[in-house]
Amino acid sequence: MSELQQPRVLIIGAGMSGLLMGIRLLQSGNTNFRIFEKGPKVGGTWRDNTYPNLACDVFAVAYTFSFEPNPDWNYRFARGDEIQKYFERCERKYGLSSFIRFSSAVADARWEDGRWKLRTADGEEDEGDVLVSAAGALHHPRYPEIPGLGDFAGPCFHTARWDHTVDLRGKRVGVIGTGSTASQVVPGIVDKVERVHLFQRTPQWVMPTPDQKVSQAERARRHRNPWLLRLQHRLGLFFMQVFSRAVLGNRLLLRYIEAQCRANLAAIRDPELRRKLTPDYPPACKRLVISEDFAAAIQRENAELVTDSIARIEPGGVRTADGRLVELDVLVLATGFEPYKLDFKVTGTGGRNLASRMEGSPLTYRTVGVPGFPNFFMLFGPYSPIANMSIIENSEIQVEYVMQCVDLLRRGVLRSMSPREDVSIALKEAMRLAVRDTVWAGGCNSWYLDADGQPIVYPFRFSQFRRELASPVLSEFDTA
Ligand code: N01
Repeated sequence: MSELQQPRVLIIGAGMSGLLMGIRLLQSGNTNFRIFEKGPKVGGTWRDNTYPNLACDVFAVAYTFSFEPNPDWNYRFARGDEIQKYFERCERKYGLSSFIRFSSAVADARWEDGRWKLRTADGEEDEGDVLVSAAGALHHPRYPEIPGLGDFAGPCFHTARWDHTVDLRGKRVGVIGTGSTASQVVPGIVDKVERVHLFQRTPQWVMPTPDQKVSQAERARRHRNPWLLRLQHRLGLFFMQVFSRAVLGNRLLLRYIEAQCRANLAAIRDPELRRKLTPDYPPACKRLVISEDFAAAIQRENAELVTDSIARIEPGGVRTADGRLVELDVLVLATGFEPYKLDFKVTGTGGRNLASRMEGSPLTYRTVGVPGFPNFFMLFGPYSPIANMSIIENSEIQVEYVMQCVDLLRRGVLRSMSPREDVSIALKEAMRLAVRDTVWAGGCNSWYLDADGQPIVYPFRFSQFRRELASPVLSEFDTA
């Protein structure tokens, strides 16, 4: 590659992170890239999830790219459709459309002769110097393994595949699962349906953070004063960083969160319902549910919390272990996702298969790389900072890091860089030790855990994450 030639970058996915990667490449003057998106439009999570009452429980002012603040959010916690529109606007504004291959699912990519060779399911081929997976962490719906699931006579769908052709008015609806999704769905449908039965396997801690509509006057103020919006963005991120100290083990903050959650429970009038909704693990061990309206919704006359375990699904409804048939017209699966699952094959050096690095207990390098996979980067892969914070800020840090690596290639400093296996193993060991002090290791079951039951979440402060990814440390790579 000559000094002035731009490395070709192949990006998988046009969700938030893939768009960001494309925007930053364009801003750096690199037009030598392509984004492969298996869906018909951008947006990822916000395109796929359209269930009633969908919103982001991160402050809207902080849920934007730092360089593209949005003065027009309608609520303190943005609704799903306005977030989707925001990303579509970014696609247009930054001129990304012609770089995206829509409805083009990547089938496989392999490292061969110092380049990435990619093939889509349609048989299209491309070649690049760098491969970036921006395929999303929570992208593949998890369908529960409940006997008889396929026998249900009425409509049955996962929340991430909401069937809008089904009219819920006057229907008896069952919702399986009690995570962040179900806690939004139930208040979102309770007014419409005849009855909603929420099937709970494990109670969740719910923190009631008040939402509110943003007034016309406030939106106008944000338009007039870009500095105000920037300040609010910074404050939103700061709030989340304080919050993230709680999950890392700050007792004072955890006590505050627990007090808020317990006050929410104390407002449940029926003591039996309150008891059933009370978790027996520390708050935020599973992802904390942020909801102002769940408690009120589950106390409605036409709502029922079912805590008997599900024995099987029958054509007419859900049969619980005590023999009761909960008769239903519609069944909604709010059963979460298969985290970090990839539906394309990536082959690194020596025939290494990325899936075998990711399955069980993933081995990654500083959240973005994988040993044995040169010039390959993951955005929001395993061990990325999660919990209740803006993943956009996380992606911006990861993308800036990848941009620096692309620049090393552009300047001819190296042709390839692959994280060293020994370094990756040592870093993983350090994370495993540190994660013991976090709330995620508090004895609950959650999607944060790997096959060994270990949280695969970044266990250090966000400031450390920022430092770690400030610039690539070449001694930690095998380079060529
Ligand atoms: O999924 P989850 P989610 N029988 O995995 C239950 C983000 N998010 O879609 O706890 C019965 O949290 C399972 O039970 P248990 C956020 O990062 C953000 O709700 O395993 N139940 C659990 O109750 C979040 O963490 C926002 O015992 C079964 C539920 O299904 C992530 O997405 C909104 C079962 C799954 O909960 C995922 O949230 C929504 C079975 N066989 C989502 N299998 C906001 O920003 C599973 N369950 C607001």
